[in-house]
Amino acid sequence: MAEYQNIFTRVQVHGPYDMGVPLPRRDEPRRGQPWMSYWMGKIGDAQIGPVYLGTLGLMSIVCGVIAIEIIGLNMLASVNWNPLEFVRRLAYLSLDPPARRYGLSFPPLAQGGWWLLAGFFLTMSILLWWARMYVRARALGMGTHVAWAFAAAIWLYLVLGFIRPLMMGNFSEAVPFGIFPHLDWTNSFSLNYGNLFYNPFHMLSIAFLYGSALLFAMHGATILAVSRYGGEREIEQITDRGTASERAALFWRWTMGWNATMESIHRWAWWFAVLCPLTGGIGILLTGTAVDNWYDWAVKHAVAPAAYTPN
Ligand code: 07D
Ligand code: 07D
Repeated sequence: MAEYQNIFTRVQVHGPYDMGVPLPRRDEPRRGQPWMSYWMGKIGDAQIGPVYLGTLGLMSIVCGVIAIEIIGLNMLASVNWNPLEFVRRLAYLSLDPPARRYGLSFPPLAQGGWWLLAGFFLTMSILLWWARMYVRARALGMGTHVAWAFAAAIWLYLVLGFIRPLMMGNFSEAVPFGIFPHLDWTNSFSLNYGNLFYNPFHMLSIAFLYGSALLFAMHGATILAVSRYGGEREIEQITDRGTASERAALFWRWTMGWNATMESIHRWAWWFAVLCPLTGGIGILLTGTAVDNWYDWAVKHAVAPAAYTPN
């Protein structure tokens, strides 16, 4: 029985290539001759492709490449076009938003203009990718849950880089492009606004982040634990609860008195994941617009005790 207690996919099915269902006539053909990858088969399906590129996918990739190109070339310029320095210092290089004095106007390219252009193309790329997710789901007769979950992440991204800067009347409020520079921004944002830990929406976002990890661990572990009874064939388990889902449910009812169902666990997962950036975005939007100092806010609303001042 121990052989079933696996964390990696053990069985690789090598049947004929699955080309998928026929598409409506106005859709483009899927591209690429599919092939099997042994190593990808270790963590998922071994078949690679065909891929549906389509107009939205193509436009998204073009915009994404333009954005990365602008960011990369600016970073390269910042190390005097020295490729070795570029690689050595990549994690520390930055393309910064415009300086405060430019407000919401378009600054010279080298003083934030490139940042605005890169942001525009990155945003176009992300929005087009969102539309691609939506349209492909519809074409397959699926629900659009993936697209709406992605939209929650896009909400936080737009709040950080566009909506909040607009409300503050200044693009200098936005996040720089760069690996450690965006962490420095995150740190100083918290310090500038009186410690983000006291922002209740940051608290909620963290609870959903941690909750997502916990739920994912519980669900993944439960299904693996009943995979010897076919537990991972979730659709069959939903429509015809077999011994796998019965046992899984019983396990949780015995250990914590209550169980999610084969269907509801996925709703739990979806909501926890979506609420993380959704509540986070609200918290960021309120910062500097409605609340200037979260610690003071917390003291005022009895979330935190007032600082102790000895007589
Ligand atoms: C695992 C799916 C794959 C995605 C990956 C990320 C890029 C960036 C850009 C070279 C879980 C691909 C990365 C395309 C390349 C250049 C210029 C998703 C998985 C592998 N962050 N952040 C990271 C982004 C913000 C914060 C890592 C993006 C906010 C902290 C990576 C955004 C704040 C830490 C990254 C964004 C913030 C990170 C790993 C956009 C508050 C880390 C991400 C578009 C939310 C961690 C060095 C990961 C790290 C980290 C990307 C926004 C805080 C580079 C694209 C402004 C505290 N962030 N981040 O695995 O190691 O995500 O940083 O909004 O500790 Mg960040
Ligand atoms: C970034 C959504 C946008 C991403 C998109 C993806 C590409 C790449 C390419 C695949 C992640 C686009 C993708 C372009 C594609 C390839 C190759 C989602 C993003 C659209 N915090 N904090 C959060 C914790 C502190 C701060 C959230 C913990 C300090 C700021 C989260 C701690 C200070 C912000 C969280 C901690 C601080 C946050 C993010 C602990 C810094 C935010 C949720 C234990 C010193 C963000 C309300 C998320 C937010 C945020 C966790 C501490 C600052 C729950 C656990 C006190 C400024 N923090 N934090 O989903 O929403 O991000 O805050 O100390 O803006 Mg925090």
